[in-house]
Amino acid sequence: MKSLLVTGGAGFIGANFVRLVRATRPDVRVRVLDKLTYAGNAESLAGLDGVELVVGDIADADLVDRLAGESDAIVHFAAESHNDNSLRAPEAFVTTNVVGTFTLLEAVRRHGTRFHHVSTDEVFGDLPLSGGEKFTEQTAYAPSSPYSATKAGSDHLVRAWVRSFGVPATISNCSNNYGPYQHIEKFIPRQITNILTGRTPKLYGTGAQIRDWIHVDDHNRAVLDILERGVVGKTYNIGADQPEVTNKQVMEMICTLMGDGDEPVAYEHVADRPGHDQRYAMDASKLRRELGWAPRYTDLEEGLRATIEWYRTHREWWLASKEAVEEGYAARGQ
Ligand code: NAD
Ligand code: TDX
Repeated sequence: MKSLLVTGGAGFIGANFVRLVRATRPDVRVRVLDKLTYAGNAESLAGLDGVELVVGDIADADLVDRLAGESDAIVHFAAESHNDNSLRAPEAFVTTNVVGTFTLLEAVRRHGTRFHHVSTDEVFGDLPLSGGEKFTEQTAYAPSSPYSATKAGSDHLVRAWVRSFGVPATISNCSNNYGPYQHIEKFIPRQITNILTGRTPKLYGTGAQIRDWIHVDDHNRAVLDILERGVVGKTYNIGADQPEVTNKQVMEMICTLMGDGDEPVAYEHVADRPGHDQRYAMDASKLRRELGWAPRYTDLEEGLRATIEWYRTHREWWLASKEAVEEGYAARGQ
């Protein structure tokens, strides 16, 4: 693999992926295709040599065709990614997540480019709060929100293009990521930046929901493993298999880590998310068994401490957007 196209490479996971590739695959030429929506930030790629940013839309067939023809492989991160936004304004989710993925698949079909599609555990719906059940690669799709429905749709398109047209594609479904460069609309960075700006952290409902947290670098190492050694046509679940924590417990960890001595920061309960998924849990044993992958971040508190430090020392990266993000949430009672 000499030339790699990364869609959505100015977003949270994509930018961390580009950084990982630069650090570990110095001979690979990296191009990023990113529309720079509100969620994309060219600054997330600052300081990287050998990375070209093409500002454009994955639903632009002519552009995508040219770039696919010039690339050995594509890793597809670009998406509208926030559930709360999809409940308010779902159209962009259909256009980018479904039509955009379709556009990429058609280009890949013409050029035979290796394609890796980055997806989410949310395509499986949710699990009951109690009980040890986990999502496997065989779990039936049952998405809950417009976001997860469009991601499920895009996964089905990839599978159909593999089966019908022999497109050389793989899919990964990963659980909730955390780490540097995550947009401050998301749970963990929202709370950290609330505290850093003197606002009160906001927990939806009772906070009993459970998310299966993974550090973004562990996710991205798995994506690279699948791209380089995965079996074409296959799907791999990615998850860190850590002790389960509720949103309330994560909130309390952040409030303790950022508190003053023994005094944690106080937080408040706000309106719950409509249709809120209760519990996610990934069975990633296939990835561990077949590709020898294992997570390196196995202490959530340590990972949170490092993430807090990153937001504390990168105010210039997030501060300008904070007020508008919070105004949007306030309008919805959150
Ligand atoms: P993000 O919202 O931080 O970044 C998305 C990027 O895509 C942005 O840079 C944005 O500008 C770009 N983009 C959006 N629409 C585009 C378009 N039409 N054309 C070109 N670029 C466009 O998202 P993220 O959290 O980094 O997620 C990346 C991928 O990983 C998504 O496909 C998401 O579904 C998946 N995923 C995310 C998580 C998570 O916890 N964040 C977990 C599992 C899977
Ligand atoms: O302020 C908040 N308070 C709160 O309690 C926010 C923003 C969220 N929450 C809750 C809702 C969820 O149960 O925290 C949990 C995590 O919320 P998000 O960060 O919005 O993530 P989630 O909806 O779980 O989806 C994420 O993981 C799967 C990503 O945004 C998706 O792109 C990915 O597919």
